[in-house]
Amino acid sequence: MTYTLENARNIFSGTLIANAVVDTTDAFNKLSIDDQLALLWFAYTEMGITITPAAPGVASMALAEPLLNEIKNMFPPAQSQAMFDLASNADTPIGRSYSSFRVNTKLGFWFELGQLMKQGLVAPIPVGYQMGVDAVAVLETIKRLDQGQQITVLRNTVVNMGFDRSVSEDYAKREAPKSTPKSLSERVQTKIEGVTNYTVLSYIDFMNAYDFTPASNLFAEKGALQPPFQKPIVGQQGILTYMREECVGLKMLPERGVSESIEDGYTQVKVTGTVQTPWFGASVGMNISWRFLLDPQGKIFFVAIDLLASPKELLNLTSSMSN
Ligand code: 45D
Repeated sequence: MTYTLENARNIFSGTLIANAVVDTTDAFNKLSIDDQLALLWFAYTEMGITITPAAPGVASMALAEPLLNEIKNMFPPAQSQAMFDLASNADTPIGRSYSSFRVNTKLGFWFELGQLMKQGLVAPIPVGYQMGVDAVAVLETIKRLDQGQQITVLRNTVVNMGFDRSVSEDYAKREAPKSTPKSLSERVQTKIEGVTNYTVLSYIDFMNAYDFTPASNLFAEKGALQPPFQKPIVGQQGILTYMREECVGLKMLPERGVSESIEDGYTQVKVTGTVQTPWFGASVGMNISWRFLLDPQGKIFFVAIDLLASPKELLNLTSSMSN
């Protein structure tokens, strides 16, 4: 068997991912833009999870500052219109600047805007605004999701705003900020119950140390990394850029796994555990799995990171649906 990106994506096919995130996002996208903004505001302020003050540090906020100032200086109706334009993907100068931001800058931008709304410096959602019944239903669904799924829904809506999201998805085409890896004395060696594979253990340790050059070198030249609900990023260069942009401050806490030799010297490894984002720190642990396919040289041919449907999925380490 020759492995391709397509069939690699099917390893450990019995993994149950958090489809509720996709379903909720689809239902959300069908709502009117006014309802979308109101719903997000209620979800964001009522979910009871708070963003850690240190988080905007990962966000390259200098890029968002001019846009925030521009909005701050507008009259309230224009402020509301600017938010409406962002949420409706309108082709405006603000929509174009926003599109050029990385994911963390987009999140930081809305975090600041939310602070300004709370302080009364940017137009809030009108008091007494009544959402339609569909929007109320989507909000109720979001409130019942676990926190990891809730913040993923919020993140996805923010990523989808602005004129053209494809701009910020093109990782291989731009230079990412260099980050400072943790010093050797600060690093810890991760243990994973059931897994001794050196590549997998090194991957986790390099990622937790924000040491992305050696982390990306663990991949085969044309290897791929598939983040939750996204297309795979293919090739070492794109993966390195992606890591520098989106992985600073992530804390990976793998728990257990299984490793199996398969055809032609390949090895498949599934690991489950949690990951914390710098935005919410230790207060939100997302249940995830890593599905690795390693080539005969021990390089990562493919790894998918999936948000799991439920904590129960942390114990599902079988190779397919049938066994
Ligand atoms: O007024 O091994 C609204 C990879 C509008 C890498 C707003 C990974 C209305 C490889 C927008 C609501 C990264 C894939 C205001 C592992 C409004 C790897 C504001 C996995 C004010 C393990 C809203 C990592 C705001 C994972 C401020 C799974 C919303 C990472 C903010 C997941 C939302 C990270 C934020 C997630 C959401 C982070 C900050 C899901 C952050 C979510």
